[in-house]
Amino acid sequence: MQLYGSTRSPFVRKVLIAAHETGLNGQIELLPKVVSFTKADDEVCSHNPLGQIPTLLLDDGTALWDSGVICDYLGEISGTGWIVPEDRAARREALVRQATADGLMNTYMRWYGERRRSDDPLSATYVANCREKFRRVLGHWEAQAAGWSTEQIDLGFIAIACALAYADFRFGAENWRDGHAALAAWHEAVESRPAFQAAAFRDG
Ligand SMILES: N[C@@H](CCC(=O)N[C@@H](CS)C(=O)NCC(=O)O)C(=O)O
Repeated sequence: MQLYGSTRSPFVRKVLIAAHETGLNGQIELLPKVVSFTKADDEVCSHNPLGQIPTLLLDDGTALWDSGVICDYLGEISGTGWIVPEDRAARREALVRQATADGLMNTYMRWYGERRRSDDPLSATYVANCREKFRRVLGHWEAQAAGWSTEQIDLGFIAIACALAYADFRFGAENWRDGHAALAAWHEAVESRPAFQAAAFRDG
């Protein structure tokens, strides 16, 4: 399998971690691509009409996209059964956690883009709203984090860890750990796992 991706993307990091946690990392070749709303890549677009990374190419040429779909697929073919839990209630909880983290990552993408448009008068309101969303999500997670597993790392937990690590990577000045001690402790424990260490964010 081949994966269009970048070591700067939080969505790609979800897939790299899931691949490692399921033992499939040796079967996936990373094809480096940096894309953005203002920079589409023809090769990625020829497989995925959204032109987004991550996009996974299976050996029969089938393309899969959306980080959640790809992680679900890796869970399925590895037979591990916990990337997306089989129990319906656990599955729902994991998917809501993922949806929240993915929503935050989408907010980051807009926020990061807006930082370059300081000449736009709407930009200050826009950035303030991004920051407000970020703070609400952190508070929501902080209230739950003391009860979270650091061993059964399902799709929702992978996504949350990636969202927090991306805050460190691109929004360090926001000091997200302030007032979020339980979340910070959970994140530190999860990030020490080999799969997370192997998929650290890198520019370039
Ligand atoms: N829902 C998608 C989001 C992926 C995404 O937004 N990827 C960014 C890179 S971090 C991208 O490809 N942006 C270019 C674009 O949206 O055109 C997923 O979970 O994979």
